[in-house]
Amino acid sequence: MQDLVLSGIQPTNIVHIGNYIGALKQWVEIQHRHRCLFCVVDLHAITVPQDPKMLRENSLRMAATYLAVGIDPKRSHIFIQSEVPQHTELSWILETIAKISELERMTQYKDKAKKRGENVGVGLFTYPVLMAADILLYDTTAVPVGEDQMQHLEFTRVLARRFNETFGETFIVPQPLIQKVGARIMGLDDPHIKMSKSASSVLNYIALTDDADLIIKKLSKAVTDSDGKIVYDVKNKPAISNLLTIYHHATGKTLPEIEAEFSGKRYGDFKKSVAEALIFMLSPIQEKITLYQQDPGQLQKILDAGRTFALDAAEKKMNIVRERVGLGRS
Ligand code: ATP
Ligand code: LTN
Repeated sequence: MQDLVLSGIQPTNIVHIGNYIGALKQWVEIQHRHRCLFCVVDLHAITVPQDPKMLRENSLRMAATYLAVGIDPKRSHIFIQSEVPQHTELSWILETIAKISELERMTQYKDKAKKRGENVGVGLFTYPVLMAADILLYDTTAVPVGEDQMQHLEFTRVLARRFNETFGETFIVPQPLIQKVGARIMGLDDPHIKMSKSASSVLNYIALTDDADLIIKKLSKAVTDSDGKIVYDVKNKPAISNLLTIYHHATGKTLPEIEAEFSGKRYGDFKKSVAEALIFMLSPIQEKITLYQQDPGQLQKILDAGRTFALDAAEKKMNIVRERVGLGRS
């Protein structure tokens, strides 16, 4: 069995360095060793209200972002989830073996539902089943994501095993791929909550598209810990440890190297260096996002090729699934 890696990000309007460090950066490295499929999960995005015109724009911008960070369309396939209807078909079938109690335990659902009060759609509840369908449809062996997706992946593994036990060996049970350092980048304004697109303050995150002045401003306002030392200690110094993690990913330097570099220096100096490293890391990505957006023909071609590949693979798998479950005629 050949390895296949699959992952996806929702096309909401910003991508932050947490998404980059936790997910995208891993994808770029992995594609040199494995066959890869990367999707823009627009069906997941509509689990909360979206402006239709903006959603389409954001889907294209997300595909441009995948390419700009270094996903190579010669090695990897990029496609838009809703263009492959087998995802929703498999999701429905998996819903019939998923348990309500399992979905009720999902922390992402609980967090999002709490924020939305009475206005919680069924799609937000069944979201993890659609994610399982995305993964199982392609015989995915590994899924590179941030730590917050671990629970959804465990659930995907449970569904794969349950389906196999009920209907016969059909799905591969996929492995999560999570970064050792940087699987959960925390908010710059609060190191106890994860950096998030839906944060209430823009000071929570650095977007991949933030310009140099904004990055410097956000870093200067980032919260720090009280003892003035620049050392990695997640438990006692979560804010500085988070900045060390970000600096590690932006420069490639190890944590001990960074601690030595800033030994005896002030938080202000360190924050300035983190800002500079981020500007250096992000400016080529920003230039490439613009280039891809200015050449929509090229982007469309890449997405067409991705759709053709995904449709073919998905239909082959669904033929097996329909037969196992007894749907339609033989
Ligand atoms: P939201 O916070 O609105 O739910 P998000 O920022 O988590 O959105 P997603 O599209 O849900 O964005 O996630 C895309 C990918 O980025 C996933 O693999 C997720 O695990 C990863 N990711 C998201 N936030 C972080 C973070 N703070 N640190 C590391 N990885 C993250
Ligand atoms: N649920 C994920 C996005 C997502 C995904 C996937 C990730 C949807 N389908 C398949 C990996 C594989 C999230 O919120 N980040």
